[in-house]
Amino acid sequence: METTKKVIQEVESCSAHNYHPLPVVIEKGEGAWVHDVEGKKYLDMLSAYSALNQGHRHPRIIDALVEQAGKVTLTSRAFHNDKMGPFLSKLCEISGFEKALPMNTGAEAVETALKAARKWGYQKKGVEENQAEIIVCANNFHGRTISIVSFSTEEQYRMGFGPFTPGFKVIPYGDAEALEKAITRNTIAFMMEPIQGEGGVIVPEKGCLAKIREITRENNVLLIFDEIQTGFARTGKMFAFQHEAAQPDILVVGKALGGGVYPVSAMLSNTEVMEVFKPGDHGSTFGGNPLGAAVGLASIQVLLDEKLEERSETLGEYFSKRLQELNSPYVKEIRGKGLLIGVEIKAECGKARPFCERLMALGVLCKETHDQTIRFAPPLIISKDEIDWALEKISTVLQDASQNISWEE
Ligand code: PXG
Repeated sequence: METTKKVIQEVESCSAHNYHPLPVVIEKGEGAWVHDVEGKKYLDMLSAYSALNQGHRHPRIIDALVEQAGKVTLTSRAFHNDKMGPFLSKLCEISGFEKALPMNTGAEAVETALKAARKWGYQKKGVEENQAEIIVCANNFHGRTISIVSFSTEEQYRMGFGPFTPGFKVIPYGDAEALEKAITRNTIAFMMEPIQGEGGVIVPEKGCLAKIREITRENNVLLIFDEIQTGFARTGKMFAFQHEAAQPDILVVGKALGGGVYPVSAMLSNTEVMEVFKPGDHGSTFGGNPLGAAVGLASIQVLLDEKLEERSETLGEYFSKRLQELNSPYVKEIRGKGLLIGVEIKAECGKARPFCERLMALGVLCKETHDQTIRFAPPLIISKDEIDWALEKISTVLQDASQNISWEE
């Protein structure tokens, strides 16, 4: 443990303390597995919050990265590059949109969607200047910028960061009736996650997305789905909205679009919305760069060729069923879709973090979300045998949380 301690000490002394990571120092990753600096092996059941749907260092994605790195990496949008077009047309094709605007991180893509929606509201819907309202959901997570935390309902995300951006209204998550009531003539958009990830893997009632689609359409309000965490086969469909055929007006994607290799995000929409952007309205130095575009295209291709949607659906069903069968005395509820699964620990049994720490000692990496919920979101390339291996460890921890578990080979 000497090396681990030294590395953690160094990073603690020189970095901002804006995270509280589990005490494991990873130095290598391949497929669903990572190795730490002590040579111990762990099954990655977090996948960098669904950014690693294709697994660590997928050979085809790495090949695309290396090949492109040998040609040109950055042009800026002052010039064209030969990779952005093929990448964006593939992205449009798999999502059913006409246009895409590439960015880098999730928060940037969300900001892009909010700007597009506002401008559409003024130019196309005819809302009076500076009056546009966007409705969002309680318990949301859309990123960390000032505007995005302005409409967070999580006190810690906001505390100390005001003054906030106005123009947002919050309704309960998954409540179509509340949405209908909250809409005014100034409402230009409604934004939600089809499944709340950071909020604790919260799945809305069946039919909710379709109902919300109907309400927003009837009221000429843009529907924005943030699929940064749920997109790219994570929930058993390429996008979670496809479970209900609720195609939004704007889709925000990120994370697995970069295959866990490079930050790539995008806002997708149709011409009606996207044409509000004119040269100079919006941009990013790295957005659409050829390296990211090559990686993005390869990342999509891997999802398609390896049929990761199907794997996520089948293995997700299997994993959830086996978790249910554990009948753990500590578990309040198991929920999710595909390979995005939340296991909520009963409040009287303490928080989820100690369970994650015990799982880590047994070689399974995962992370709690919202104090009470353990989130399991392995790479979608995981095998059934690997899931069975993890289930053995999970079973040990969820059957007897009191035992003192230390690392085993
Ligand atoms: N929307 C959703 C639904 C997300 O899960 C973002 C937007 C923001 O993406 P970027 O790339 O800007 O982080 C996310 C990110 C964290 C953290 O520490 C973020 C996420 C998950 C876990 C931790 O900020 N999701």
